[in-house]
Amino acid sequence: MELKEKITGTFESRFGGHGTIYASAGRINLIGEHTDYNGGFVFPGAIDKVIMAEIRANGTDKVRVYSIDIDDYAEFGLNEDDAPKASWARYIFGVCREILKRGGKVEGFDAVFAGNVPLGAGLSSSAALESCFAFALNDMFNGNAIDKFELARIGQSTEHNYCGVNCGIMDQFASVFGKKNHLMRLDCRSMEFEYFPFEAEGYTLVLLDSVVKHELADSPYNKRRASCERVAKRLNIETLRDADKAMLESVKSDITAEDYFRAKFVIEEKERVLTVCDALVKGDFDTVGRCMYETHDGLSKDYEVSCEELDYLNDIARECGVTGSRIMGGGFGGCTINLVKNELLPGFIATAKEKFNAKYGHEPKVYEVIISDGARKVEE
Ligand code: GAF
Repeated sequence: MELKEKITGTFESRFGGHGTIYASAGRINLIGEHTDYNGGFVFPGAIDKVIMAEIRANGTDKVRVYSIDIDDYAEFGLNEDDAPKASWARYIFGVCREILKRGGKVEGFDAVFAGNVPLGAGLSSSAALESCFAFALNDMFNGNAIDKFELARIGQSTEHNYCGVNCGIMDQFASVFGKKNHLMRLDCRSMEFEYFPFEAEGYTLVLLDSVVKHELADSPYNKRRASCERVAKRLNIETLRDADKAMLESVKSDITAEDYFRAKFVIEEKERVLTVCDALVKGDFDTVGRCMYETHDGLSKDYEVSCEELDYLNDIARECGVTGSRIMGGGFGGCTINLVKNELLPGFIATAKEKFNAKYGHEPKVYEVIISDGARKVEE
């Protein structure tokens, strides 16, 4: 059944009648990993996989919400001590609270939601959920007075204050601002951004999901961020955006080897984003691909956010002559993103499935990337 029909049918049987339908998207990132919280550049796009919700004000001060995919129901008030226990419901509670904290309005509502963003695959299902509700509550209760950047920040603050992930702004930004067939280069220091048409003629972007669950809460993700902040502090700068290799070398003996390699990766990665954007405009996919492999190596060896399965998928990509391949997103599991010449695609996927299955007893999941719109109203 289509996502929308599933949601409207469930809403009607649970709450009676109908509300308004909203959606927001998961994301990919072509390059620029772990640069967002360092004030650097990222290059994401929204994808055709979404979280969709039907929502209607209920005239009370209670939120009543049902998750079709988790098959769980939660009911909570809108005050700080009303926080629900279920982690999925905390995303929605957090969005409500963050809007209220900013002086916005949220009243009680009924909601049913479901999605097709694979969970734990590094495609930002949580940002899609936050952005869907932030967009909806802005439309329903605030006459769309909250600007889109603030909607993204509401999602990010939800992660920080209610979900234990000290994330950057990339995922929520991509989910809110996504535009069909366009990637977005965001400068995470100035928050200026530019849409880049993504027309890789002759190539396909494909994700291979290792099915190793990527879970950022309480993960070493927050520790990576802390390492970067320590080095920035040692350099007397706000973020590593303002650091270069020479500066890093000058403090090498004062910082731990671990912090040194984390910062080295970030300094290299922020340059790669600019190189990739220029190369993309020129249609120079070899450079795009080379940078993707360099990012993988950096994430695996210096930033240490890979795992055996992701490294294996990357090795297979190299063997198959794939133009570019790397871990995508926070790491610790999830997907590789692969830029593949169309004629090599069937062979690459068949080889990856066969070899991965022989080693780990299951095939990777395969998702073709379709760059799509971000947060939106689907139907009144
Ligand atoms: C996760 C975070 F949520 C993002 O903010 C970003 O840091 C990413 O990991 C790594 O680039 O998706």
